[in-house]
Amino acid sequence: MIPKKMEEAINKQINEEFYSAYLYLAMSGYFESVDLPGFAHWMHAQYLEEMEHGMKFWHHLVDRGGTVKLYAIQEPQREWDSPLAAFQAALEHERHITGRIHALVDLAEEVKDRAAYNLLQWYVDEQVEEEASVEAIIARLEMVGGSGNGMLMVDRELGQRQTG
Ligand code: OFO
Repeated sequence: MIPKKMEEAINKQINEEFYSAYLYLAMSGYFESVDLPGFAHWMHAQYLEEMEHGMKFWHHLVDRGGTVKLYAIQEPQREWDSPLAAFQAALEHERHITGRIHALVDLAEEVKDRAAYNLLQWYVDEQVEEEASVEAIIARLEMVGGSGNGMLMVDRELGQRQTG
């Protein structure tokens, strides 16, 4: 049986993960609207990953006899000033998520929940990867500085992201 405090904190994190999915789906729509299909594809893949993150926590609660609570998902922003601004917002969001995951690790230690602690190690590693991949794209965007050719090149690269 999962400790109540942990159950509640994971329920809140499920909401954070589904909000992340919503945010990246909104970004995907924004990129479609400015004719950058490769960027839109990358963000759509990110949306699918966030749904998986949410579901991984969902299964953990169900497997341990916990009660799943699906809270209302906040409406995400719809537009950004530029592709760079959208990716900067994504990085800021991922840093926030990293903070939430680390707080969950602290809680798992506090309540001595080994199972949650083990599950959370996967998320700790995943956050390192997520922040690094968004940072790399920001660096590319800063390098091309919004030039037409450069943006098309980055769009082509992002369009090659594999899903699943
Ligand atoms: Fe983007 O890692 Fe989950 O939220």
